[in-house]
Amino acid sequence: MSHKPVSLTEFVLDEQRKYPKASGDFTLLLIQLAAAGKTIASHIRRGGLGDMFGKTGKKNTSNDEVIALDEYSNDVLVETLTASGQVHAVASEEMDEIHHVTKHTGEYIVFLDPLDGSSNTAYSITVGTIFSIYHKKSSMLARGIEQVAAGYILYGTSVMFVYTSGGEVNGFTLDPAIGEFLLSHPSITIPKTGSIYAINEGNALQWDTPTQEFMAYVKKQSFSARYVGSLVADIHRTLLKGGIFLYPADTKHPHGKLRLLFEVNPIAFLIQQAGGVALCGMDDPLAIVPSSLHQRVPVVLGSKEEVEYYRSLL
Ligand code: P6P
Repeated sequence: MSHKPVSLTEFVLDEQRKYPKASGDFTLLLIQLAAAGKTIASHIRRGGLGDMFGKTGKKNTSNDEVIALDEYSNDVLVETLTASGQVHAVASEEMDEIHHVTKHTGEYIVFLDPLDGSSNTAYSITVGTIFSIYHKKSSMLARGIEQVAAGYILYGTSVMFVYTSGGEVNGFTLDPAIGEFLLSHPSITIPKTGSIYAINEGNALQWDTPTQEFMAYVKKQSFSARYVGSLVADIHRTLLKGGIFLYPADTKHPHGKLRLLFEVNPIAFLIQQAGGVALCGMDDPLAIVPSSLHQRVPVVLGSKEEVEYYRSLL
């Protein structure tokens, strides 16, 4: 019986062996994603000792302030993925246009939120990289159901790599001593019900009636409020502990705030593969035909019981 924990590389190679025709391209792509995550993690660790928090004076397509760490994370990811030879195109929340890879092009399209919640890094609060992978035969505005894999790299009290390629969700923790992601959370399943809600209550006066009714319900049930304001942190806790995350549409955010292709589809895929439920209004996010690259959508997701109750109020 081996006492050595399984590394991400060994895990993905084992997965690859289940598909005799697998070329190993996907394995290399995931390993390169993890390598980029390690580089970003080492930079973030320096915190205020570095010069990464400064504003660049630019705004991205979604009108978010761009800090140096956003550009750095985006560049590390795009360069690492392009060098892997496994990528046909890369789209990023930080790039207005799609980056088509011509030299050493590959089989996969990757959507990235390079450093979601990046403004939190100045306060040493958990942030994350979100990725969503399609085969190049998919259009650039394909439905989320066509994703071949999705996941996030969480830069928190530990650095974690959490992903699904369909079927189950597995979590790996970076062992700083050896610089390897090791399997720490095999086959993650979200509890069927929880007692935590995550929503920005600062928007309460703008909520629609179903959201107001749901929030009255959770308060009657004495749920706990936990809202980091950093999507990967809130999602990781919801995935492991259960409960519900909401960024619904409201009068200030008529289409919600989160981006369908870069945030909602990858997270919804993970939540569903872990046995949870994800909603955009009444719809499954993965069934939405995107209208634009940076489209925003309302989203409610988490434990089946809570999300189904929310759906019943719509
Ligand atoms: P609000 C960060 O900017 C982000 O995109 C997600 O990480 C997070 O869930 C959300 O926005 C927080 O938005 O309006 O509550 O600050």
